[in-house]
Amino acid sequence: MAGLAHGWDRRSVSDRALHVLPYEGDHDALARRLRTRLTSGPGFAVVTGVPVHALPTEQAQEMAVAMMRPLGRPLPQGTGSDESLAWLVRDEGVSAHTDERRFSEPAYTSKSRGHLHLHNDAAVSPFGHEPDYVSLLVHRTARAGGATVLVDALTVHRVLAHDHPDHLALLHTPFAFDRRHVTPPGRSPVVWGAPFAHRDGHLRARCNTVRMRGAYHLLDRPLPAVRGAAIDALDEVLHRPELALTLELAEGDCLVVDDRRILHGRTTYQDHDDPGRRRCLVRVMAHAG
Ligand SMILES: O=C(O)CCC(=O)C(=O)O
Ligand SMILES: [Fe+2]
Repeated sequence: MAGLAHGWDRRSVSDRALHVLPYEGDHDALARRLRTRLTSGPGFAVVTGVPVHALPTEQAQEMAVAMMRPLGRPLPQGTGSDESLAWLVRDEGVSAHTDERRFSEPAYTSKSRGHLHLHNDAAVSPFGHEPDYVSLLVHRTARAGGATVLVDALTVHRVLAHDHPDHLALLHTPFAFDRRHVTPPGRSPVVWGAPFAHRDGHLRARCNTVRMRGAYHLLDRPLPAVRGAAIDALDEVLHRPELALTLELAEGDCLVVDDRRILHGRTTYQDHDDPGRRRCLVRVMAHAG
């Protein structure tokens, strides 16, 4: 497993034994096993069998926070009456795309049922935080679709260094990110950061190419051509099929990622007619403790 700490692709990580951990009620012990996967393994893990199926959503939220606490300090998400340590990822009728099929920047994309492009949550400093760890606990699955797609930014970085060294040099300098959907009160909707940075001996990724392009609408100036080409190169590598691991998470699975390193996305889904059965994930963000 140690080899995976230096970057994985679909083939090297596909053996489930490398990332699956059975749930145990001792959350301190679970956190120790998770930490090994996060820091000296593939950078993510799927905890299976979390006993949330029969629970009401509020108790699933409490469970999600309780599981993360021994790993790090949970961070508040949302603003005002929306604020919670346990954010509900479910279709609340928000469409990330307008009728003209244009991306709708202020919408909470996690509250839609559309495709979610690859990103890490810290890229946009949601609600003013840069989470180290993010967990997604599956309370209920969709009728169809809604698969999770993971890509290792360490591998993306290595491929860019080989195939696009000039673009990669630029990707180590600050870019603007549109964070209209998660702007903390009184702060700017544009946040700046380098897509790749070395910090404390580790590579830290900030990746959300849709929000990087979108920022230039807010800045009211065109995206410089060389910067646009660097984003294109990043997109091209991100979408290489041999890099992506697709997971069909089941009810009671909890995906935990090192958000500094692992990028996630989601396929479109179709939901159940019965509102009580609809897809619902609980997202917790934490600072490493
Ligand atoms: O719905 C999903 O599977 C992922 C949602 C997501 O990326 C998020 O809420 O940050
Ligand atoms: Fe996300």
